[in-house]
Amino acid sequence: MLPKELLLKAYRLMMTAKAMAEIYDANRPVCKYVHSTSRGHEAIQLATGFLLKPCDFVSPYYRDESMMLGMGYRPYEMMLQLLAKGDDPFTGGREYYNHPNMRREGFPTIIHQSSATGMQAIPTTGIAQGIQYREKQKLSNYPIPPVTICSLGDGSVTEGEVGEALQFAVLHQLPVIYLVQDNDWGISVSSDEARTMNAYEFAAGFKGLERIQVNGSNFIDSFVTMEQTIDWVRKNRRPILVHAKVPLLGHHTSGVRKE
Ligand SMILES: Cc1ncc(C[n+]2csc(CCOP(=O)(O)OP(=O)(O)O)c2C)c(N)n1
Ligand SMILES: [Mg+2]
Repeated sequence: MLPKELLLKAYRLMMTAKAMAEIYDANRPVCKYVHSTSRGHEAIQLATGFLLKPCDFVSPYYRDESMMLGMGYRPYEMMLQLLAKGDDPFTGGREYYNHPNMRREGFPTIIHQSSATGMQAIPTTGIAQGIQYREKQKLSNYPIPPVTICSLGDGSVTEGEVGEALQFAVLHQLPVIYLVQDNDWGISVSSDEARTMNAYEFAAGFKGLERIQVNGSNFIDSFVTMEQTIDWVRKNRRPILVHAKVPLLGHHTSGVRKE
């Protein structure tokens, strides 16, 4: 059983994410840019955010606001980006909501995130390559072996560059976790319109890629799975794909609201 304090922290931040989504929705004319919320994805994202260490590297995608809360970012900081304010700590108000990049004491490092879906896969795999190089050259000065997490939506996994990244990661056996949050949607395109296989099935085609599935809407399952996965990569220095199944709450397609 996980500690009560951890469960309470997760619950409080889930409610924070829900409140943020509701405030953004209620103030659409004020929220300058497009924003996606983490509703339905909170459990897997919070579990991941809680488990990352300052020596780690992560590429959260635009839907990962709960992962950001889990790492310790405050809603105020995130809203500065939403409202395109100069004090936005990530990009000085020059990017869409939840497009982070950060090098901050006590936090995992985040490289700049693009709006082009799937584009994080190759550079984030490159970070893992850099970590491996430093370890091989005995240049690594991290307190524990760092892991790299590349977070992706299910739709983006159908893109070519994600396949390139996976091929490279297995070829060189890099210390990277591909975390796929599968909500069965890519905006208005449903999973059966976009693919014949999910990310877990796709991963089976890459020799040397470990894979695991988890119910991403169950916090305890998500925490236990991510803890085991991160520990495994810290120790074994190999790539793995986590397929987290999640619902997408409050999704709009063609003007129809799906709950
Ligand atoms: C290369 C590229 N193509 C298309 C888009 C438009 N687009 C933005 S979000 C999105 C859906 C992505 O779906 P998925 O990866 O499943 O993430 P989700 O939002 O469902 O979590 C698309 C197609 C884009 N941003 N970049
Ligand atoms: Mg999706």
